[in-house]
Amino acid sequence: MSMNRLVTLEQFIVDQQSIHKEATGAFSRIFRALELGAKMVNRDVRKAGLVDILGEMASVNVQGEVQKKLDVIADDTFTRVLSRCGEVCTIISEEQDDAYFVPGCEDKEYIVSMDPLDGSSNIDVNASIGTIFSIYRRTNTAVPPSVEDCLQPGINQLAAGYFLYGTSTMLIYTTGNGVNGFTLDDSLQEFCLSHENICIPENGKIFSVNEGNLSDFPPGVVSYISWCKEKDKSTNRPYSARYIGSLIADVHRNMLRGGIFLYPATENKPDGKLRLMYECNTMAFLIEQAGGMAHTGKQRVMEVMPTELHQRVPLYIGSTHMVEQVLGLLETEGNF
Ligand code: P6P
Repeated sequence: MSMNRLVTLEQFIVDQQSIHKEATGAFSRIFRALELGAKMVNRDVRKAGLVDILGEMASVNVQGEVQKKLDVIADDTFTRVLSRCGEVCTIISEEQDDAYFVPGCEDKEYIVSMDPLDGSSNIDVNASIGTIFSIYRRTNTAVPPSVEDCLQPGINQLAAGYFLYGTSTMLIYTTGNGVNGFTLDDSLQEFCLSHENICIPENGKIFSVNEGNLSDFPPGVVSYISWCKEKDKSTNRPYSARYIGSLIADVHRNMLRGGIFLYPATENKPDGKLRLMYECNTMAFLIEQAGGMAHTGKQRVMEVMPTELHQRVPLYIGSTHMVEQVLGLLETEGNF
């Protein structure tokens, strides 16, 4: 990349801040904290195989999942840098049972909801993992911070993004004016603009789903998966099945190439597996800003009114035409 085209995240944030005349810089300070946290976690992820931070901690998180050491390190790292930036009042984390109210920041405006290290089951097998985050504004700073203040629908998000620790380390985020991607230049330790104004194709040939659960899927999903596998050159079928088991990596690929990711409801898990506040809403904001669609099978993801911090929702997300097709089959063939 020639120097005259080099746009660092710092420059991009400053440029964006100048567009929003009312910007106070608080938002930018949160982004700088997230960037620092990601560089620290990236360092730990890249050396995980060398230092004894693989394997499992004795502790388990609210999901009942055994916390991998990198999960805990990532949660500690982001909590520390976000607390220190002095602009965040409340942090919601997949790794913490309750909301964390940052001491001394009770009067601050912002809430950060995050999955510090998603895809943690992929850590020990060196598959892509990532950090997911959303930023909300408090509804009322005149009262003490509360969990109720955090339970806002995804349409209230001010920003959403993820850090992807893959073959390269990337930041993809939106503040409601499109989606931009930055790639970490290791030699400079700078995130540089590499994917400007990402737009997802309205159709695609990739479907991402854990077919191991096929026998538990709603009839509409079973029909869609069968349709994807039929031979029909006129509609580019059979489609390709691509499933990494890491939400960020699967959604990232589909956003760039076109495709659909499905994590359906099942009869014994009618809300699916993925978390609304720090997985589905974040991805929904990004994908909608890129021109795609995100739905629970019953409503637009970002219009779900949260009732608890760690609630789950089914997720159908990606190219608009593909999501609409699944919704049609859920309607005609059956949903849970
Ligand atoms: P399954 C990773 O644990 C995760 O939360 C997402 O990143 C991923 O999309 C999903 O779970 C995979 O779940 O049940 O297919 O292994």
